[in-house]
Amino acid sequence: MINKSKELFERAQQSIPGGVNSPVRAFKSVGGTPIFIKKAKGAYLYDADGNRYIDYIASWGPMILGHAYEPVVKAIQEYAAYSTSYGAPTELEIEMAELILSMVPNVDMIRMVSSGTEACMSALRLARGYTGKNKVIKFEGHYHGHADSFLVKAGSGLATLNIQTVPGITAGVSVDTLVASYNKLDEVRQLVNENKGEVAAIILEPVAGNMGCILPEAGFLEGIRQLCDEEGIVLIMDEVMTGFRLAPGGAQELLGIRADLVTYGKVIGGGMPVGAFGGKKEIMQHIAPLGNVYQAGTLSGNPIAMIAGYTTLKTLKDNPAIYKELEEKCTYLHKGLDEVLKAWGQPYVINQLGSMISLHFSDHAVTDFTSAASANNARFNKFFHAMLKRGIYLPPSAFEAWFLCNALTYADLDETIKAAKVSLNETGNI
Ligand code: HOZ
Repeated sequence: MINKSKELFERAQQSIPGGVNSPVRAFKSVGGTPIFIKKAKGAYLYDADGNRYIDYIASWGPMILGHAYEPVVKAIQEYAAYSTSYGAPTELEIEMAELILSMVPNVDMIRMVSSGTEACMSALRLARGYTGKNKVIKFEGHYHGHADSFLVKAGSGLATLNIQTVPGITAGVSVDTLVASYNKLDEVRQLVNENKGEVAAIILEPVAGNMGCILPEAGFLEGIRQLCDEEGIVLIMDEVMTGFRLAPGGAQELLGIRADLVTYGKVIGGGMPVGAFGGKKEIMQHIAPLGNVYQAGTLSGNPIAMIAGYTTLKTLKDNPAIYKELEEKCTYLHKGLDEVLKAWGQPYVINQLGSMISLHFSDHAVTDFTSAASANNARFNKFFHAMLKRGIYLPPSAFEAWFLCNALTYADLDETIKAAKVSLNETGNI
């Protein structure tokens, strides 16, 4: 029963556009009523009607240790008593910066902001200021937040809602954004050649998570790195999803590729609104007040956000076994889903890396946006609702990765696999 959620959604639509504060949450592509959440603990969400769900969104990534993780809750409570914001520097910000530098070897300096959007927007401005060039290459289906430059052929909510052109973005801005297909190095080379000496940055999600979970093919990231070195282009890796999730040093550590600038969000804030961008000192020293590339924020480095993020990252750094546990759990889920999907008999693709996974109902490999978009997403939508009915909360879009948290137990995973078996039969042959 989701009566209270229905009531709340009706009410929300009177005062909030679409009833939500971020579009994918509205369930627009999967249909039906969004679940309104009342509280969460560990791997479970509880809705306004008192239903319990096993959570595979983890707040879209941040809650890697589980919801209401005791040390994070305690730290927030302690720091809230000292005041929730100063607008002046604190020692905690230095500790946070030092912790990040100790986890990511190619980050010499880091600037905290309040969201992944801000991080990517600021990193691009910095790349432009540093190189004196204007153009940026991004990849179809990759999502770097909602700054104007990135809302061209973007994934996440734009793919979910099939928004091709975003009103309000001037031609002057979009003309500087060049788009290539992920995993197609030749396309990137061609764009660079056609725009010789004009490309400031290439930005990408090293492991794409905004069109399902899509892995880089062998040699792709290495090729991009080489191209950037040859052409004096700043390589920005958007680790908003993968940072501190795939390894202490993120996708860069796991895949052995180093960016010039890297952007963070999600896990770095432990569930509070935090983002960050960092990288080579040579580039970072162009940021104000050291340099003239301006970037600022009243709530940047906010003490409550910093202590939540610091406690989360410190836990991950001090307990690297968490990454192995998460990967084992995700692989167990992957295998279990494989079994029930094989027995079901219709085509599917599961992509997984570490604790990120996704399911596409597709008869071809899903390696880029074109292959993700041509999967049977109507079938995914039906599967989503069948799972939800059984208490399994998946992202309400085939264009999003699922995120596991370490509070998930093997019993939760078994319950999920069992629910998938029944849900697939109910999904039928649409
Ligand atoms: N951009 C997020 C997923 N890639 C969705 C954020 C939200 O709706 O909370």
